[in-house]
Amino acid sequence: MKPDLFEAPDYYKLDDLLTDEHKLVRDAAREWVKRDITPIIEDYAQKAEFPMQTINGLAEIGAFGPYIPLEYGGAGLDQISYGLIMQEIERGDSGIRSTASVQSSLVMYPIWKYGNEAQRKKYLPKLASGEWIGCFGLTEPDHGSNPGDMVTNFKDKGDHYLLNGAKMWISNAPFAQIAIVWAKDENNRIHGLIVERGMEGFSTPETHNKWSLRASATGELIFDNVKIPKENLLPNKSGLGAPLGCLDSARYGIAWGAIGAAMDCYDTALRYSKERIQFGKPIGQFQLQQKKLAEMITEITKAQLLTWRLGVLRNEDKATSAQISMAKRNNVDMAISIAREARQILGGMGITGEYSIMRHAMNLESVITYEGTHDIHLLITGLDITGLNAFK
Ligand code: TGC
Ligand code: FAD
Repeated sequence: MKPDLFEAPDYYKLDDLLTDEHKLVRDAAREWVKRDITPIIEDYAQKAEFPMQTINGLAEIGAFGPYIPLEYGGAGLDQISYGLIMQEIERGDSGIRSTASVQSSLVMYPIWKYGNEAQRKKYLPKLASGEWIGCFGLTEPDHGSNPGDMVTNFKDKGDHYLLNGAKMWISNAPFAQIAIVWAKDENNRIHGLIVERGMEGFSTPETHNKWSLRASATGELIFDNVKIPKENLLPNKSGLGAPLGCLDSARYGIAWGAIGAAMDCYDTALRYSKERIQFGKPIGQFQLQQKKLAEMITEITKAQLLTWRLGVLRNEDKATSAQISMAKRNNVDMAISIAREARQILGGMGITGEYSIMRHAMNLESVITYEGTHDIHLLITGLDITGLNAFK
């Protein structure tokens, strides 16, 4: 792969809106990505393997629980710092950002928000340091966009629960030590359970042959009469709103992450357009190529401002789920369009692993589907503005 010459675009001087802490956190993550992700990521994506050696670095840059309080091992940062970390990691690769998103928003967040103090103390410090990796099981083979109809269930057996069912498409599943699993009790109410690797009847087969997110490990979670100790139930929130609350935090991080992928594609294409000579001129001098580049920087700038504002609203605890949906949907769509256009600017070189663009383009095909599809987020906006539910 080519050396990492990344220079972040900042057309509307977003840096002026950031605090010194935001910039310090962002720059540390940016340096780490240049040093520890760029040199290895193409190779891991090609061989479809998660680079386990990145776990310590992710923990060190605060990517595991950026906004979880320091007393539980988190980084104690605000929502904008969290977003900037996700942006920088996804600038490197969406699959690595996936691991950070799942660990922070889908595993640490529910333990912090819905767990009791004993659960927080037992799990959060180990997750923050990367000693343990977690995964999040909501989606099932027959229930993706509609998780409320899940069939995974548990029965109260007196001194323990008995868990049965299966989850599919679970990031980090093949190597996670713990899984936050959403399942129905005998009254059809959804609860979160902490399932630990090694519990009898619990297995995590890997999903192979993905063309997207190849450097992220994906798998199933299978529960065959798994005995779950009663103290592993998250006691402080139940119902579908509990997992959806975690998704709000993860979707917000993805909105920032997608900007990172888009920035990397734009920056690569801009540099290439000034170096590649055809018909005696740099291709960047042709109007058709300038149109592509000008539209890219316009869309990136709009997404940066939208997402920064969303971060401010989240810091003030005022952001709605529908606002988060709008940002996730807009930014991932923006990034996927930019990846496609940037790839064209590179001509044939754009399809090779010499450059990051094709890998970003393929990764974003997962990002536009997981954490709520492009269509589902549009329907969430539609419901929010009309008050009319078009899901069912
Ligand atoms: P609905 O009746 O609308 O709501 C049920 C209850 O949930 C509440 N609620 C929310 N709470 C918090 N945050 C949100 N975003 C919420 N949205 C809804 C709602 O108020 C209600 O509460 P209550 O107290 O009245 O019961 O539910 P529905 O069954 O009609 O479904 C709504 C829909 C379709 C929007 C929702 O189910 C949905 O978002 N579907 C998409 C599924 C999804 O996003 N799955 C993601 C799986 S995890 C993943 O992809 C990880 S990838 C990670 C990585 O690698 O980075
Ligand atoms: P479906 O729900 O079957 O949707 C298929 C199509 O129908 C989509 O285009 C959708 O938009 C459309 N559709 C569905 N309902 C409607 C409707 N009401 N109106 C209009 N159109 C509709 N899940 C987890 O729980 N944990 C994870 O860690 C996780 N990681 C993932 C990693 C990867 C790489 C991928 C690909 C997925 C992951 N997922 C995870 C699952 C992901 O959240 C689901 O794939 C996603 O929610 C969509 O569900 P589905 O694939 O079953 O598609």
